Amino acid sequence: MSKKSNSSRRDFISNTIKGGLALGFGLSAVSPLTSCAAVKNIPVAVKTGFDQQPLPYAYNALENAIDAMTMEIHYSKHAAGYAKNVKEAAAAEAVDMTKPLEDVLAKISNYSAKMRNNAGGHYNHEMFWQCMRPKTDDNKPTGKLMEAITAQFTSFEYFKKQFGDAAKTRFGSGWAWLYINKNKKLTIGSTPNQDNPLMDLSDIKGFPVLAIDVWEHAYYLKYQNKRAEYVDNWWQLVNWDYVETRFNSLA
Ligand code: MN3
Repeated sequence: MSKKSNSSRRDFISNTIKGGLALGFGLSAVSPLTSCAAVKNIPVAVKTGFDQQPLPYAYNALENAIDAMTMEIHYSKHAAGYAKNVKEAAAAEAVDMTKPLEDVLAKISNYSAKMRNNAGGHYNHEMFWQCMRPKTDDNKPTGKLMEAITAQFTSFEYFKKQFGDAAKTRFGSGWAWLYINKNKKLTIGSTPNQDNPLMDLSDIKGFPVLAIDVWEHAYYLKYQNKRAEYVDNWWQLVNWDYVETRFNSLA
């Protein structure tokens, strides 16, 4: 994808967030998150549709930490499958696909297991691709996000250790998250399978700002059983601009 379309995408995200900010506060009754018991008055600033969006970089752009074949299979097979299946489930269960996916996630307990697995799978991957970018040296957040991370976790290094531990110790397939909880605090947690913190039945609830996929399909070709190595290398790929955008949308 060209720089132009990357920047268009950023503009789109930025505009979407401005729209979310403009509409979210004071109109929380229409926020999909209000039906999620643990999350109140958090506007959905970054909305996700049912279609798979283009990968914002080439398959080989992340090769310092994730090889091109893993990226290609992960995006064009696994994630494409979730996108296809969530639309099948939505058609079967009379879901209005012009509305954001977040509406479904907030009430996921009302839907089928197929919807839970694929709505989660689609949302999580759409977010995951955006959470990464080609390697950046001395990669770390700035601004209010860095202040909040330091305030909540003592230091950026200690935050990375705790988040990394959540990713490394998630048993079986799942995700680790940095999310904003109901008290508007940054929190680290993990979920099994394709669950996420937006789901009403999730053990952890809130608005996710950073996600790592720890299913074996995300790393096995390059790392085999060494998940910890994948997680440690992944930090150089984190797109802190995107994470900050998500964070600032609720600040
Ligand atoms: Mn995956």
